[in-house]
Amino acid sequence: MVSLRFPFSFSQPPTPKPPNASTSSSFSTSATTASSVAAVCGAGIAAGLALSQTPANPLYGNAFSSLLSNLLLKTSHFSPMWGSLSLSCSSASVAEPKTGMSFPSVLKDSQRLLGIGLRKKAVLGLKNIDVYAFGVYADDGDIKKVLTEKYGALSAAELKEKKELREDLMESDVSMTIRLQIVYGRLSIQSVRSAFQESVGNRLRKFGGPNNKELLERFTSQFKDEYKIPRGSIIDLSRDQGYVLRTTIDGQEVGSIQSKPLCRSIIDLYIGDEPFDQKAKEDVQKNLAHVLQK
Ligand code: DAO
Ligand code: DAO
Repeated sequence: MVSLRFPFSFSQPPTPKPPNASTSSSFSTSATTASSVAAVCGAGIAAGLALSQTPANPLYGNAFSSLLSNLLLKTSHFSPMWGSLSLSCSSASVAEPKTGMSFPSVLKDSQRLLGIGLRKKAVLGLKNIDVYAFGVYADDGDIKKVLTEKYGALSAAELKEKKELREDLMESDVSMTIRLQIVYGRLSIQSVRSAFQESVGNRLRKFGGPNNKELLERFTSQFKDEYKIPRGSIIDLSRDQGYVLRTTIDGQEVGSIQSKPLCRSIIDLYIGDEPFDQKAKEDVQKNLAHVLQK
């Protein structure tokens, strides 16, 4: 039996307290901070759950407890800040609450999910569309190897406030993956190109030095006009050892570019100073602190 430690803390937008929620259940309060959890066990039994605590779902605590027993999950510790579950399952995933897009808690055996969020885009200055959900992953062993010396002695509370910690992660050679799951099904490759000329292009002007135009061109030219990215497509942007940015679409490699500023620019979109989703960035910081505390 595989026992997977699954510590995470994913923020939820504040939601009204359900009218008939149990006031005495500390578990239900704790579960609220743990975001949506979907766990899938083997032996042909699959169960998924993406719960959110809304007035329409007042039995959050009960439903969650019963899911845990049904799936033979053992709750070892559940604090308001950290949900730490020992799962008797071989895999687990976390769903982005608004879109339901699900992200495995571990990628490539050792990359841990640190935060999930949503990339939105205003169209014609009016409507905000949900373009994709994303998950930020980083290699556990690399984090410890690269960041423990500088940060290992700090408390979790101190680490959560340290902007430098994220800066160092972005600058470092820690293996990371940003997984995008497309929500908006009508993306044309032209609109994708012009969007990332703006987002990635802005960062490259900051981090890319004199070669920023050429780097953007190399990145953009990987994405051919004939590529299709319907709803549900999975795009992985990985920073591999040696600052290699590798892109795969639904598991197929589309290109690799060795460039530290390009890696930095891509990661900056998600955990830099002006991230697409502020909560995701905060979750990454909290969970990074947790990895360093272990
Ligand atoms: O089709 O007019 C439209 C809306 C397009 C929004 C494009 C946003 C693209 C963001 C980058 C997506 C990368 C996968
Ligand atoms: O959201 O603005 C953004 C930046 C996204 C950067 C990654 C884009 C990868 C797009 C692949 C499209 C393939 C057709």
